[in-house]
Amino acid sequence: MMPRLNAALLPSLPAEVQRPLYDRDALETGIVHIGLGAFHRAHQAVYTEDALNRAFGPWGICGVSLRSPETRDALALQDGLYTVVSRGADGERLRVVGAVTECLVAPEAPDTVLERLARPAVRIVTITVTEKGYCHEPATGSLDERHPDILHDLAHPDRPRTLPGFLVEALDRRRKAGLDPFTVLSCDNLPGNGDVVRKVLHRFAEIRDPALARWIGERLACPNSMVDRIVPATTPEDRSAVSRRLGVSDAWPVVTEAFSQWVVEDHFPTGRPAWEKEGVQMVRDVRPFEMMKLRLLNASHSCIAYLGSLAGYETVARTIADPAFAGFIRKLMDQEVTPTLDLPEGFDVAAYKDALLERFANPALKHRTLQIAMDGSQKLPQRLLGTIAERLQAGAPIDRLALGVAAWMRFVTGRDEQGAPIEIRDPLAGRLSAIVAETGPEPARLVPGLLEITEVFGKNLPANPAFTGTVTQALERLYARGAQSCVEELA
Ligand code: CS2
Repeated sequence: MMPRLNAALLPSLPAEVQRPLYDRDALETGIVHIGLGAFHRAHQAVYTEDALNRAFGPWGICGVSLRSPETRDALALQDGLYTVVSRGADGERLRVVGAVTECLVAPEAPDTVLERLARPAVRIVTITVTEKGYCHEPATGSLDERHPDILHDLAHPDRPRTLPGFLVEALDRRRKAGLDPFTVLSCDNLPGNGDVVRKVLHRFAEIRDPALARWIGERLACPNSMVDRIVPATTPEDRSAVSRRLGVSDAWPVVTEAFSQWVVEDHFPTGRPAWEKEGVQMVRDVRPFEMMKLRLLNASHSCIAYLGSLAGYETVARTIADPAFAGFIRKLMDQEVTPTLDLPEGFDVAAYKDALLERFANPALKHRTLQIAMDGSQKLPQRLLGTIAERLQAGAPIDRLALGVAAWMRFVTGRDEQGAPIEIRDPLAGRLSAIVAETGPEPARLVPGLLEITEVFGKNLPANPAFTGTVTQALERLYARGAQSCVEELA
């Protein structure tokens, strides 16, 4: 049996595998990361690792999982080490990352998590908890004050479960200890992710204690950031392939593409790693970048997820290899999305879109359509609905965007085109299935039924006949002819 990857084995790894160049034993923790998933480990942790390799500093990462112990269980046996495999046109590259100094599982040890967050040496809290982790209403960005876990955390501040619960309690402890707040850096796919987290934390604090809310309002920095790297869930085959190449067993590698981008607003009052030397774009205003990324990359992804899975495709690469889908996505981007973008200055959007199609086509990434289809209720607003609202205001057509929304509606009926069940993984799954059970699949009833979810659709779109009409017709066509044919028609 192969030995398990660990610190003592680093020197014996194959020469081409990059590894930490700094003294890991001397690494202090300066960052707490909430949401220790594959994305963080392939993205922010890699930039920090590069910064540590170039110039050592107190920027070790304490990773916190808000739910599952899996990552901690695996990394604990590997001294926090894991492999990042990037696969691109020029082959495969492996590196072992050492920046994660400690892993915690919040439900097992909320006290320890709060204690770490309150440590003076911690200066940054990075976050990847996905859209639903903010406990906000997707349509407005405000704290969902009826969220059961938020109610729990307000009642039990010292045993929190949610992101706002942990951060606000930790900030309160820092304030009482006379410390500076940490900088909160959201790395989730939300427009104005820093503004969202600030709003949610501020409101949560306000309900707890107005003085704390005031301190947060005056002192807390929450820079916005745009993150981009495609990181599919790791498969058992990935694990064995990586272990074979390393010659030691890594139970928790991440597989990603060569491309990586991070654009961050440079507002870190208590310091940060020199990320800008590692390719991070430090800017004054992230909005044009994130709007472009959410509306082009993520919107396309969601359309591929719903239409592609309905058409029977298992991965993004397989979907986009179908010329009808490639044509549909290109037209969606060119005709319906690009005119709504306020692009970063001097930006070559045509090249950006070419690159996106190439990235989607990467056959080495098995990015499952069903993975991206998850949590649609939390994703639609920033990926499709905002663009639709602006198009309608301009009197412009929305056929492809509306087909994407209709495909989501078709998907959440919980049956695919062959009548087989689809498991709906979404924080609103219960509500969605109750609506579907009540209205039945008939578009004339299902569309208005789903549009009643105002936290997702807001109030304006459901009242706009141009929107409801186009989506209803698209859904009728999806039922009558299937996703493949609807995509061909608009390719
Ligand atoms: C994807 C994203 O799962 C999804 O919803 O659209 O995770 C996407 O892969 C990343 O945003 C790429 O940067």
